[in-house]
Amino acid sequence: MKSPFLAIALVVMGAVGSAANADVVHNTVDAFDIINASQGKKTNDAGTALVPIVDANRNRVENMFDGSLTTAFSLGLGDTPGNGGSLVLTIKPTTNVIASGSLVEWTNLNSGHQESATVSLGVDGGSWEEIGTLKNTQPGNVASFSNLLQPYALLSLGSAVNTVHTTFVLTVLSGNFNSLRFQDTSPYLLNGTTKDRDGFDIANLSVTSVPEPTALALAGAALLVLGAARRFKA
Ligand SMILES: [Ca+2]
Ligand SMILES: [Ca+2]
Repeated sequence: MKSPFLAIALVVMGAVGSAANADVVHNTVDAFDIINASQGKKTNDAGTALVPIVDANRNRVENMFDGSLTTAFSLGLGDTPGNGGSLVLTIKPTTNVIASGSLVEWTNLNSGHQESATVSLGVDGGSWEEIGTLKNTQPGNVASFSNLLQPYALLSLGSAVNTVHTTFVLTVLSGNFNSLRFQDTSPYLLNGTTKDRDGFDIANLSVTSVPEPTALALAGAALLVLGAARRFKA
């Protein structure tokens, strides 16, 4: 190596190159720095009152990452729509930023369980920006979403898995977010006919992140060092 400047430049550029390729898929519990579940309630078997504890087989966050669509983490219901259970996830490493995500929701066909949840993006578990609401399938309706934060992030419907599972897709267009929050907004009584329910059910969740855009700044630094090396040789 003729120039120490060139050697430094290549090392810096190499680091930037590997960082740029280091997209991370978060689809296990260990792929998140923090998972903070605060479940709401469920209704009793008559569907007329709230019971404090969500069913035991629906309170494991691991259910979202086990590859099975018949296991789920349920957010749980609130005393009024909008204050139900919540789930906060911060990716690891926390210096990465969320680029996209997909969620599979599970509701038995014609169950009458009208469920919904808001989606928010945040930084280190705070500074939340609500980006929209996800709604499940239900009799006379189809799964749907609303977008609140365009053009910073978009929610869309993925290809249908089957009649009881719906895929929602998150695309982050700008902003450095490392946290994601789901908050249940399901009504727990619907026309007086609601049955036992546990709120919005997340059967599968996957998030993809990329290194923070400071990699661009590092690339700029590498070019500056290269420029210095050329001037040194001249
Ligand atoms: Ca599952
Ligand atoms: Ca459901």
